Amino acid sequence: MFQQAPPTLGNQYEDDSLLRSYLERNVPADTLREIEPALAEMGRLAGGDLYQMQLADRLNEPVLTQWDAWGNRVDRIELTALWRAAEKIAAEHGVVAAAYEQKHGRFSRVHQCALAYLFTPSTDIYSCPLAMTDGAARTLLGSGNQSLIERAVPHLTSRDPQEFWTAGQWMTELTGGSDVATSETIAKPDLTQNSEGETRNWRLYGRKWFTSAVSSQIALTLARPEGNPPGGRGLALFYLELRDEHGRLRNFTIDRLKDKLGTRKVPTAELTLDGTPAQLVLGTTDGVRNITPVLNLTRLWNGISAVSLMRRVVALALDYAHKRSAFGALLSEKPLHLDTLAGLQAETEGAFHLAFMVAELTGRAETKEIDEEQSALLRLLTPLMKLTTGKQAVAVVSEALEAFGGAGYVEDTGLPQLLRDAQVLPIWEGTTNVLALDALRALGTDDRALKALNAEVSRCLGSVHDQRFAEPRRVVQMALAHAESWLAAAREAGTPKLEAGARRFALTLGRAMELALICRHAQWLLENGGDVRAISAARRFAASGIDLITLTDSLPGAVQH
Ligand code: UCC
Repeated sequence: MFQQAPPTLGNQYEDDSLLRSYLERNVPADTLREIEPALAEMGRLAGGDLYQMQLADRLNEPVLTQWDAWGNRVDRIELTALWRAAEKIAAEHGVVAAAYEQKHGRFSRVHQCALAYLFTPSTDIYSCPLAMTDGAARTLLGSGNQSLIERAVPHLTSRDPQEFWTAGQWMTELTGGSDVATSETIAKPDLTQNSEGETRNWRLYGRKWFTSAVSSQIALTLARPEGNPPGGRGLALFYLELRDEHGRLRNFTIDRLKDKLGTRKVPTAELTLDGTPAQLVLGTTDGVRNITPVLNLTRLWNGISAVSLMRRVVALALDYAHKRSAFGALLSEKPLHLDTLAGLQAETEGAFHLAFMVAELTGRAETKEIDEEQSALLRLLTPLMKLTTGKQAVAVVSEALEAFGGAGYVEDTGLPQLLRDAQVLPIWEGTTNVLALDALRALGTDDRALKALNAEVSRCLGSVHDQRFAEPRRVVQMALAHAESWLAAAREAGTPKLEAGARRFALTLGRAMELALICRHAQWLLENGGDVRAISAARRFAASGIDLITLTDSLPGAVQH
């Protein structure tokens, strides 16, 4: 009788030639030798025990218990077994800590992102609390607030599961997750706790509407000190600890958990703050600006998570193609099936290189080995990368489900959940449109960031010599020229025109950058005895839509194709 074999995973580090060759090209050999055992161990877990645990935990979700049997309000959240295991593994393997221990200088961030990339897809997005933890640690360290740094950072960056804390980022209110400046939460000085004139403690009053991972020990949040003006400048950035020494929530209630399309393991809650004690992180104003380090790091995590989900479905689909036969042959022998998988691989490679480029630049910024041009590039590439990879993840995961036929649509394969989880990636941490507008903001008035992007692309293409890259090279250059001429004309035409085309402009820049990075890596592989299929990936990616600035965006004077 015919029986189907399920797809299986091997060591997710050892099987990932893209990750391995990328690290070989970018990381000094002695550093790579030092970090490889940890990556191989994470790869083993991600394809083995953790993956099995993930499949076994599929139907479980966090449970909120608001009242105990005796009528006391308790608001306890019980995480699922997978998430409890993931928290321990994340701490022990330094999935946050690796970036802060700085054992490998500016490559510490790449090391940490590689760990996160391997870890994420087997944990049902445990990367969410880790991203916010990372963002909180970086924000506190940059704040100069010594008492909060000493109090929280050692926990946030600990490898000891008993000591490890995660952080939440309570930003979204009923007024919106995007237009954060309209937040309505009020902060009142807590005069009862400080008789010396200086107000170090505050109490927060308001509703937080979408607080991810409310199981954390601390949170960074925004509130408007009483009397402050409206807008983002009138908000202040606050630090709070969720529970007191008895485990009771500090003057807030968890009203309910969100009933979401995906990320069902993430306990995302609605909260009412009623005098929640909090401390200022730095100053009584400029909360939006002061929380941007969290935004930029969680956007990096978002991109790394997007690539990791793409890699996961491609790995499963490839394995399945070698097991499943139909019409007299294995799927891996069917030209059309292989063509489809090659398209998914090309998208994954583009997203991978862009996300890790942002990781590299972030590492440089953290060790202050970054010049002005690279800083401008990092500021622009962060939103471009987040918005481009988020869209790619949804498209790739959706298409990959088809590679399993009906099984891809059946819940107990664990596959449909990947699509639901991927769907959050273009939404949270800034929607595609919000980030496209942020990319315009990142261009600044002097277009230094765009010049930096062009210079980086030129360096990539300058390293590419093989004739087979001629077409990808032409596509990148034409797309960037079109983007620049469109920008000039749209600015001339005024803000509505500029904003209306911002998404297509941003995606064109993001995809052109990805293609240039694919080409550079493929050339290196050619010269280093690597996989020649990377050339096909470059040519395929070049043919799959780089310049997305359509004729409707084209304005008088713009280059037309
Ligand atoms: O919270 C959420 C769910 C948590 C789950 C976390 C999971 C992580 C997952 C990853 C792994 C899978 S979702 C909600 C997240 N919300 C957002 O991401 C906010 C989206 N909205 C924006 O980004 C907007 O652009 C705002 C809020 C920044 C716009 O607000 P304003 O007040 O209109 O902003 P301004 O006035 O333009 O900017 C204020 C200052 C300016 O600097 P100054 O004051 O010097 O003029 C800006 O240049 O902040 C600066 N700024 C930035 N700087 C704004 N954005 C940035 C930036 N990205 N980097 C540096």
